[in-house]
Amino acid sequence: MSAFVDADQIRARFAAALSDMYRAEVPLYADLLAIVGDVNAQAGGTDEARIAIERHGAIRVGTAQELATMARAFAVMGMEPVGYYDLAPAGVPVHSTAFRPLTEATLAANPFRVFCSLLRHDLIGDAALRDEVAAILARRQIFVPRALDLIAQAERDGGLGKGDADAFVSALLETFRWHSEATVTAKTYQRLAAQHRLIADIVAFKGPHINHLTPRTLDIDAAQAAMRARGIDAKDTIEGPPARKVPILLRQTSFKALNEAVRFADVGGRHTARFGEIEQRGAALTPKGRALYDRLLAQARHGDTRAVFAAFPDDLPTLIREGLIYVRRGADGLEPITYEDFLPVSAAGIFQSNLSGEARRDYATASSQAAFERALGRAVIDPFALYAAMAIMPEPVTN
Ligand code: OOG
Ligand code: NI
Repeated sequence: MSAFVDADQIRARFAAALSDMYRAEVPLYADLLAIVGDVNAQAGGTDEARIAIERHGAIRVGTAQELATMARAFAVMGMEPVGYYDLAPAGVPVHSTAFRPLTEATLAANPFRVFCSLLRHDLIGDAALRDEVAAILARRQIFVPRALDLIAQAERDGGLGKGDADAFVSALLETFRWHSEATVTAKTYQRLAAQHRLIADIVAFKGPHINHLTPRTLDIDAAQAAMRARGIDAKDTIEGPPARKVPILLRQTSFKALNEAVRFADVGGRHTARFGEIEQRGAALTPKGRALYDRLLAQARHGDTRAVFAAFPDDLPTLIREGLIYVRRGADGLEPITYEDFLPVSAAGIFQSNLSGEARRDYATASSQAAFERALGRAVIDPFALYAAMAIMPEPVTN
């Protein structure tokens, strides 16, 4: 028998520790948890144990080296990079992946995932500033030595024993912690922020502080209303598809970033970094379903979203018959497989809502999955392949 702690357990402990840390750092997060808890109790339903602990977080790293080491740290917790998200078309100078567990069993054990973005240095227009960014980032180490040692140990031995797993969780937590002391002067911060506010957030601090931790709700419209009723400054629109009878993909909303006191290397100042978000998850779409969704989303930009999305079937038999969603066998017949990933347009909306006042950038650039994968040190996993492996293929339709 192995004396190693299961990766699922390390992930569960890390997610719980992160939640405790974020609750202490951002009290509004505790309010969101209370609201979501109430709404979910009202809504009832399956998977209650999973949903009560289900969270996703987000971090933004500055260099290939940081991303590659992050990937090794997540691997210790059974989290692998799934999908490639290009945020440049939305005017955000990053590209991203989501680290998450891959299989039905490991998702059921603990579905914790982290949306992880990498700064695109090539999108920093000012060459002198680009060099300075590289120099600032080269000077920082976002992992404490103990975390690096334990990652290497886990890789060498194939796992971590009880004491080491606990030590790993607390050492890695340091990388996600907020530091109000910036590493740069106020003037450098201003120059970074003038290039893009997100660049200042990524470059000016000691590490990639977690910027939100999102609980999952079973009824986002009710949760959004409850946020408003409590006076929480929620953004106006819910990202993703409009409300439906059979939820698909992902719907998200957030409250605006906190304006926080920071200390630059020379003087005091302010920075907006951390915010709150809630999400509702629906069925994973097949490539055919996703193509339809993307087509409608493009149309909805010029029209009434609700009317446009009426073209997406909203009853289970039709969704299955037309091969639009992935399904598995459940307690009473076929049931949708939950979408476990993110949406680039929604992510862009979440980024933008926290950059109020930021001029909209226009990055005329090709997406760069190959460059992202070189930085990561491996290829990202195709989410469709994961859903297909979990799904049963219903009888083909003959008409
Ligand atoms: C990540 C934004 C993306 C989501 O839920 O789509 C995201 C960030 O702001 O760093 O978390
Ligand atoms: Ni998020």
